[in-house]
Amino acid sequence: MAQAQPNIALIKYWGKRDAALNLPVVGSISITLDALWTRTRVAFEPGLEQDRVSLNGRSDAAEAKRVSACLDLLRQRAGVNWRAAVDSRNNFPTAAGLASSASGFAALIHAGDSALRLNLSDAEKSVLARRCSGSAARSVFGGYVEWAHGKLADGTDSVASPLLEADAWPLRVAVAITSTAAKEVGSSEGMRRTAQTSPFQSAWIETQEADLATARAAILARDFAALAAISEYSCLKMHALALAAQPGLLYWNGASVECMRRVRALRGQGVPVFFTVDAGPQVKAICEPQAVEQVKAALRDIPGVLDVVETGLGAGARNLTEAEYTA
Ligand code: 2P0
Repeated sequence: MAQAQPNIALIKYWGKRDAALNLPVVGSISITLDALWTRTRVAFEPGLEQDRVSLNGRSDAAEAKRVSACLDLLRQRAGVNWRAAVDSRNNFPTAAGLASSASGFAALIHAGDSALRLNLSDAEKSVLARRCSGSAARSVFGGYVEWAHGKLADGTDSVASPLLEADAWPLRVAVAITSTAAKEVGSSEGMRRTAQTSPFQSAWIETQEADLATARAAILARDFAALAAISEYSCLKMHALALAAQPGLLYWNGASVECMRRVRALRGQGVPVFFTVDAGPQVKAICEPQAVEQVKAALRDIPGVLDVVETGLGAGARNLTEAEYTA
């Protein structure tokens, strides 16, 4: 049994150099959250004919197929062909731009590693989690995390590693939920379409290393203004890239745009806050702890904001006891 939390990229991952191995065209930097989680139990049962997968109490054929493919990586490492019973649940809406695949596959690899007694290192877990969903590579670790794009064709160097512990710079995150519907175009398809049709793809790749260096330095120096500037820049650049695909990928709704405007207005008034938005309509406002109540109130005030969820930064994937799992 394991738990992992979603992460939010501040310097975005968008685009694959190898779709089968989930190798990214760019590195990325993220923060791992604490209040949102996936909890997963994996039990390999030699008598089972096929994997049995329950996600949030339901079975979904497409998701079960992805879970089985991920379990295959673990079975390969262990040299077994046992099928498994998998039970997994999230305490937040699935598939709405809150990175449920990141926490989901990080938790699955962690729980599967324990169940098969593979004793993989965190780096090895990160490589396997990446193959199941790119951003899952980052949720193996807590706090501030960088995922390297790597150079090797087999992807063994495309692995995440921690930059700074969560406690060393405990920023807060207010997530404005503006829709609970599943997104229209998933990230994998969105990335494929972007790479094939967006005229900005090469500029995106060429400018990423500089953004990563700026963000890394801002994090290590705990320089909020510098991190705010580079994070909003990376977010808007990713969306500009995707908007220029054919047909364009428009992940925002009206409330998403109003949230971004409100965050910028607050920062203009001296409130330490910045936004980021992923492949969905939710807006994540990252702020210094003393500003979080004001930020939440401002976001709640916006028409179309259904809820505002607050979280801090948290730890990486870890094992759970039976009591923790059922709590
Ligand atoms: C990120 N996103 O860096 C970027 C920014 C969304 C926008 O990683 O195809 O679920 O499994 O590798 O990791 C979401 O994409 O995609 C994502 P796959 P994933 O967080």
